[in-house]
Amino acid sequence: MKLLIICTAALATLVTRLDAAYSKKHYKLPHKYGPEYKDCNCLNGGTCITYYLFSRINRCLCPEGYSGIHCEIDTDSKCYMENGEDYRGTATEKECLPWDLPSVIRRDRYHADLESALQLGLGKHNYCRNPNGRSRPWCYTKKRFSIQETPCNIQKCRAESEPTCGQRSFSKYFKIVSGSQAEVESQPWIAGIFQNIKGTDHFLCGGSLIDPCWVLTAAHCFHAQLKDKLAYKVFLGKSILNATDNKEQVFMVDDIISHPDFTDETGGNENDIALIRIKTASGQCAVETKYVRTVCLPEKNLHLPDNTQCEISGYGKQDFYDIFYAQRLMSANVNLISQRKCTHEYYDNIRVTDNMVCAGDSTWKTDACKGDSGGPMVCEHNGRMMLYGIVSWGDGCAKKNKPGVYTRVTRYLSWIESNMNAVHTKSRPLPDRK
Ligand code: 4AZ
Repeated sequence: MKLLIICTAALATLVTRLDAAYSKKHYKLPHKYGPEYKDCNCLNGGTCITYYLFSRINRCLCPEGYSGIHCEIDTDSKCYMENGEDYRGTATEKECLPWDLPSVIRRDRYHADLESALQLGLGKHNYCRNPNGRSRPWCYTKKRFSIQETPCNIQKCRAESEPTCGQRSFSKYFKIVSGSQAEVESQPWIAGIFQNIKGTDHFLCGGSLIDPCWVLTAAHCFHAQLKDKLAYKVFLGKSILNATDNKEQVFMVDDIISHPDFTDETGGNENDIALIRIKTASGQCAVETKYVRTVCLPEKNLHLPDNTQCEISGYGKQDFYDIFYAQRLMSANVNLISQRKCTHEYYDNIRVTDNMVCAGDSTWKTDACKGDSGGPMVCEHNGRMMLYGIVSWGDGCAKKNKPGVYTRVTRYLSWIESNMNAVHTKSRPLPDRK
């Protein structure tokens, strides 16, 4: 008896497989599906097949990740959205009663025999569902002599508000030292910091927008200067240094927080990092556009391998001895350099610390230079641009064996976060410009 059942089952499976293979290869329905063919209401891309040899029973052949008579069960679903009305996963609780239990069918409002059962996700199972608009999926459980709705412990999916940081609107720049002119939409996080001296605005440093209200830059930009915040202006979305256009957003400086341990005693710049809080005259922060966007901060333990190609950008000088700054935003590729090599071979064993990262190019032609300070060195990671370094210092510009040295951002994530949170409550995501 058992053998016969196994044989029948095996044959049925074989027929099913053959049928499925046939219907996959030949997109026209085979003859046997002709007049008797019934739609079996397969959901989620399931295929309707018929056990023709036996009883002409229709059945859904489900794609991977789905099961159930109509492929209505999403076996990969691990959480529910909103109130879980659309949840069709397999989460359940130990005490959940099947929706097709005769006592449930007899006594309760929601069960597998309803005409709308498929629509409501109810069937021959005890998975958590929300057929009646409760706040989360639930199931029937037995309590003494009654059956009651019991909320399930299943997790709510995290809101899918994909961060917009680190995404450029323009894929590549067309043509710092030996870089190319860049359109600001390829570096939409770049900030230009200006200082007003005797009534005239002078370009001071670069920076990076890490939050609608915050620009990250280098501490040495402010060190020697009077930190009179009224003297500064920050521009976002700026392609040309000394011209304004309608892509730009301009801000006053609300606060400057330099790292308390910034020092250049070793000859390098240790802890060369500063936060600037920006706001418009009417008290607003940056608004996301094609030309203005935040850059992502890396994760704490992101350690990109030597030779990783990254990008620097800024309005800085094209040569150390140039009088004028580049009139346009420039951008260039540099490669990360081994910490050991940079510290011991290229510099003097003490100036380059673990709080710094070096980058250059193999021909020593590309480098950040005066005025690029505070600006971003971004590296792609998981499809987004991360702020890996802040232009800090170097021995001259594009000099052989003297790479550019950058503040290693991953070393300052807690400092950044605590300072952004300490002064003001965390700002909201960059709102879209209408
Ligand atoms: C500066 O003076 C400066 N080559 C910035 C970067 C580098 C050198 C100098 C790196 O702002």
